[in-house]
Amino acid sequence: MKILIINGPNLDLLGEREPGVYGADTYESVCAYIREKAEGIGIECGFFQSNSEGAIIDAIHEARKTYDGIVINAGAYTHYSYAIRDAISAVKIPAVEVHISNVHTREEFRHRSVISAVCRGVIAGFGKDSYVLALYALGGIR
Ligand code: CA2
Repeated sequence: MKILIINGPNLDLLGEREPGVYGADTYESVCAYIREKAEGIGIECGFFQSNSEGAIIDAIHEARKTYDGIVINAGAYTHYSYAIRDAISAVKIPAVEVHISNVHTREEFRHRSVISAVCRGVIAGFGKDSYVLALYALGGIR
């Protein structure tokens, strides 16, 4: 099984600021951690990060050709990007929405996701393990 892990805006800065919210690991070390855990359950991962909405949409479109599923942390786009929502909806492969932090304990604007309704499920609040839990979830979808 091949899964694409998509990360949105500012997640390339992981480990540089707000370690209390997002952890102390860098983006690269989080990817290495996810890859290692994925290999343990027989999943091959690709990784994509962009700060641009259009590039994320292009990655979702491309994923449908070579991947079996998507794990997406759309960053702040989660809360307002109908274009990313439409892209997830347009591709037939399943997507799981993830967040490192528990968005529901934070500011009101983070409580709303416009992409949840087109994802198979949502995992939030488990740090870098949110991504790993999403891989387990996708591994169980047949
Ligand atoms: O908790 C998450 O994973 C979020 O998707 C992260 C987004 C935020 O806008 C969402 O509401 C919740 C933002 C990521 C910002 O990443 C930073 C990385 C390093 C330093 C500061 C922010």
